[in-house]
Amino acid sequence: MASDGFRPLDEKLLVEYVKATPVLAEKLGNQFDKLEIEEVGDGNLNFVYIVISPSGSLVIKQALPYIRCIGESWPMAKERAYFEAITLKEHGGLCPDHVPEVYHFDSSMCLIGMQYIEPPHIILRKGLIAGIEYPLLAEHVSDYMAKTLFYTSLLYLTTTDHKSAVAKYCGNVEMCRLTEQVVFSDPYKVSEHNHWTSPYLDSDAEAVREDNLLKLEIAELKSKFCERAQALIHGDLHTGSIMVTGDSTQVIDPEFGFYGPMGFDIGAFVGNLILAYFAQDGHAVDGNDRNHYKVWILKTITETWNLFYKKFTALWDEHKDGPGEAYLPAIYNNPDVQLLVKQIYMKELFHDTLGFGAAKMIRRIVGVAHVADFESIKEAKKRADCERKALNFAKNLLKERRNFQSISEVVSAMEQLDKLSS
Ligand code: ADP
Ligand code: SR1
Ligand code: MG
Repeated sequence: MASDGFRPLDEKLLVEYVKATPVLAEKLGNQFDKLEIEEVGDGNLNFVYIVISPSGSLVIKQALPYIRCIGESWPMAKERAYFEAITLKEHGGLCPDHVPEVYHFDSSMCLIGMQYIEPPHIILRKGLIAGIEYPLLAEHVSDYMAKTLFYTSLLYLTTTDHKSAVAKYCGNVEMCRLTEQVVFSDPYKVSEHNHWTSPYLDSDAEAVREDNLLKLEIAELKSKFCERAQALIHGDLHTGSIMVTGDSTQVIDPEFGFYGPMGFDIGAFVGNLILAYFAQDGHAVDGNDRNHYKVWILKTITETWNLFYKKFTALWDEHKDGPGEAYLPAIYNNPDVQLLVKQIYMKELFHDTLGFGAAKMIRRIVGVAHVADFESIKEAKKRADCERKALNFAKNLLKERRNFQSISEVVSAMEQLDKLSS
C-alpha cells in the first residue's frame, strides 16, 4: 500500500473492500457468495467495476494516477475522484431524477461507490450509433442542464455562497488544464497526441493549424473557459457521459466538474449530437439509409436548446426575488429591464453554446481521444468523408456563431452543408 493509503483495486481487493465497508455491503444485501464482478471501464480515464449479488448491486469507480486511454506516460491527479463525488452529490441534490446516487466516497482510495444504472440503460453514444430514438432525451437533458446550471449560478446564489463554492472547485485544476490542452490548444498546433484519419484528412488538420480566424475565436473561448465561473458545470457532458433507456436518462462521470461557463456543458451535448448526425452516413446500410434517424437527431438538437431556454428562464422568473445577486430586484424590478437582461444573457449563452460545441467537435476529429461515432466506421475513406463534413461545419460554427439567431438556423445550416457536400 502507498503511504497515502492508496491501492489500485483488483477483484480480490474489491471484494475485501466492499465486505469491510458497511454501506456498500448493505447494498449487496451482505451476500458475497455469488458475486458477479465485471470491470467495464470503456471511458477514457478510470476503472469502473459493476458488482452484482443475488440481492443488490453497485458500481465502484476508481481513479488511478494516470489517463487510462493513454497509459502511465500521461500522469493525472487521482484526486479527480473527489471532484466527481462532490459534483455527483451536488447535481444529484438538484436533479435526482437524472443523476446516480453516491453511496460512498473514499478519498485515500480515490474511489466512489454509486448506484448501478442497470440494463437496459446503455451509453447514449452507443444508442446513437445503433440508430435508436430516445423520445424523452431532450426533455430530460434540458431538465438536468436547466436545474444544475441555474441553481449554481449567481441568478440563484448570493455572491458569498457562490464564491465559497467556486473556491471549493478551484482544486480541480489538473482536469481543467487537461481540457485547456486537448480542447483549446492541441488541435491548433502540432502535438504528439493529435491524430486524424490519415492521409485523407492530412490537409484538413493542417488547415486547422493555419487558420488565424479560428485561432482568434478559440482564444476567446479558452479565456471564457478559464475565467468565467458562471455555474457548477459537469465539464465533460458528451454523449458518452449519459446512460439512457426509452424513458430514463442518467448523467454520469462529472470528474471535470468546476465553476465554468454554462455554454461548455450545453455545447458539449449539442456538439456531440452534431457529431452523431454527421456520422450517420457512415452507419447506413442497404435498407436503412439513416435519413429518418438524422431528422430525429436534428429535432432533438432543436428541442434541447428550446426546452433548456424555456426551463432555465422559468426558473429565473420563479426565483427573481430570491437570493441570487446577479440582478438585484431593487434595480431590475420593472418588466422591461427584466426582459432585456434575460434576452442579453440568453443570447450570449446561445453563442457560447455554439462556440464550445464547435470546439468540442474539432478536438474529436483532429485532436486526442476520438469518438466511437466515427471510429466505428471501419472504412477509412468513408469515415474521413463524414469527419470532414463535421469538421467543416464546426469551423464555420466557431467563426460565425454570433450570426446565428436561433437553433433552427443552426439545424438548417447542418442540413445545407450535408446536402451540398454529399
Ligand atoms: P471515465 O471516467 O473513464 O470516462 P465513465 O464514468 O464514463 O468512466 O464510465 C465508464 C463506463 O462505465 C461507462 O461508459 C458505463 O458503461 C460504465 N458506468 C459508469 N458508471 C456507471 C454506473 N453508475 N452504472 C452503470 N454503468 C456505469
Ligand atoms: C486525453 S483526453 C481524454 C478525454 O476523455 C474525457 O472524456 C475528456 O473528454 C477528455 O478530454
Ligand atoms: Mg467518461
